[in-house]
Amino acid sequence: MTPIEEVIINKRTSVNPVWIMRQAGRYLPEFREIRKTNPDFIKLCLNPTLAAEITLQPLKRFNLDAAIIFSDILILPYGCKQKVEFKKNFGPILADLNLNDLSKITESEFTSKISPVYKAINLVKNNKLTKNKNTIGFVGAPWTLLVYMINKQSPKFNLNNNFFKDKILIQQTLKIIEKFLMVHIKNQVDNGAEIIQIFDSWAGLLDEKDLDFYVYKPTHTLVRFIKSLKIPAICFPRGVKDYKKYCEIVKPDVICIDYEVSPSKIEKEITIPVQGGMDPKILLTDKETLKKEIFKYLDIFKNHPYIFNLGHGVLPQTDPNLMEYLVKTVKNY
Ligand code: 1CP
Repeated sequence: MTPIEEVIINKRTSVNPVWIMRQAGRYLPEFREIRKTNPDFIKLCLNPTLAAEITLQPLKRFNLDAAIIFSDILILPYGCKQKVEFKKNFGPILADLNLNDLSKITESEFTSKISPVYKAINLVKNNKLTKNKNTIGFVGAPWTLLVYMINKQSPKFNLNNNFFKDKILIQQTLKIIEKFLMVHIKNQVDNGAEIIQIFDSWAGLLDEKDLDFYVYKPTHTLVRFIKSLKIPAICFPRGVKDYKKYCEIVKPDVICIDYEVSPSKIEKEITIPVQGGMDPKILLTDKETLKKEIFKYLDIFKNHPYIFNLGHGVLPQTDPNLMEYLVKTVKNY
């Protein structure tokens, strides 16, 4: 069994597995090198050889316990024929959503449009660098995908005032997202993904009263589906206020926490395995500060099944040497 499986399945507390959200990415010079000659981000995600190579880049440098496949949550709208582009220093831009067109997409059209992603998973899973480590597949949560597909850009700028206006559009789109999420998850698992992480990056945008419809219900359905494939589900509902309630309703195998919640409160309230939490900005400081913060998390979760990770993705300004120091510090704890 891998260290991560020891934590998830056997609830072991004496192993300290570690992987990092966005561990393959812009903070690595070797990633930027590939990116220079591949300006179209979606095209890069759909190049199985390069996607597998990028996925494995951090594993070549650091003693990480998992590879997370190099792709994007927005590959799902792309697979549904909604155009997705990434603009430098701005983020994703999506084309207008047409419900009529969206309703006509078939499962096989979707799968064949993004099949290189599955090929990349296969390459990663069968590479010797992932031996005794896990290959993690992922999806965006239904709510977070709905946000991008209807808002057509990152909600960090703003969520359009009339976002919730067209109820029919919202409900039908959500249903279609759920359907293709299941197809996408199944395809990833069939090609070697051993764990699925669900990223709900914008869960924190919702009022408490809307969580049930947009977050709890659809995510619980997905978790049940993942469990039916005999695969563990890790949920990352960034910014939710009540992680305990989230766990009780959604029932993930592992809960990944953001850096705004108190880890000691989580440790007391939640019994399932926990992942993550440390603020990615700590990696922009120095070794002493970093070590103190790593120890803080490892001490708090000393008697709790825990997978070390950050409370959001690693920042592009991060020095890879500090990342190396982080992984070593966790492993030598
Ligand atoms: O070179 C570049 O500029 C590309 C930057 C980049 C990368 C490396 C983007 C654009 N996506 C990715 C890969 C990616 N995205 C991974 C790969 C595996 C890994 O972790 O190493 C994963 C898991 C994601 C997930 C993802 N994409 C999320 C969820 C996690 C999170 O950060 O909250 C989200 C919201 C996206 C959308 C996205 N992709 C990229 C950008 C710039 C954005 C928008 C973020 C925003 O709205 O601000």
